[in-house]
Amino acid sequence: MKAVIFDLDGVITDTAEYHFLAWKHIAEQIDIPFDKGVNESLKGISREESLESILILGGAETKYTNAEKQELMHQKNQYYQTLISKLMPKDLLPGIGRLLCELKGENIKIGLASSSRNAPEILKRLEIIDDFHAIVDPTALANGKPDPEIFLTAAALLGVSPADCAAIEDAEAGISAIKSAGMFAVGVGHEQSMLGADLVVRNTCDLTLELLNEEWEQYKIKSF
Ligand code: B16
Ligand code: MG
Repeated sequence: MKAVIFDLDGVITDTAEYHFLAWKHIAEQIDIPFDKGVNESLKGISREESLESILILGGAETKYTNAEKQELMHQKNQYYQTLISKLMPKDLLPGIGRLLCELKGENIKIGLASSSRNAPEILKRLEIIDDFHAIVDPTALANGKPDPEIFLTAAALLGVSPADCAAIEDAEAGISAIKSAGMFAVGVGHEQSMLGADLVVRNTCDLTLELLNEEWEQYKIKSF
């Protein structure tokens, strides 16, 4: 294992809750029901695709012009940015600070594959941006998760072959993207929503370098 590539929302910090609150705020304005179940299906999905999904859910996919959709996304992002402006180092999910230290100690490269355009700002607020050797710019990609492009781009920026990378995700679309990229997939969450993952942990505090190394060895043996 020469590199570990992280998803951001739901893996490094719990911004999934903030995305939920911001989309709920917009959905209420346009009279579309929105709950945690719907929010779950938006994890890892771009802002544009998230809005389209919400409009389809409310039977309103043809109701808004492109300019109105841009305005709704702008409002969602402003609400979201107000919420993330309060993030600080204590908002790192449990075990993530320790894992970053362990990876640095072993000279394992660290990458970020987040669909969020707010990712650099969040890493700065958490005071971990300097730990990352590569951060993918999601606006430069042709395809979002579950396409493997974001993970393959992270590996290329790190100068590591995908076969030597592990990647950590909390969303189904993300696990599919990691597997399609030919990487070792680590899921954080419930087994049933992490189908295809090579290793599933319930919480980020279970993510240690020792566990990743052990499971990596097993995975490599099985792959031969
Ligand atoms: P933004 P990840 C994703 O981040 C979120 O899971 C998803 O809910 C969000 O819509 C997407 O980023 C875009 O975020 O609106 O901030 O650009 O999980 O890939 O780190
Ligand atoms: Mg995520």
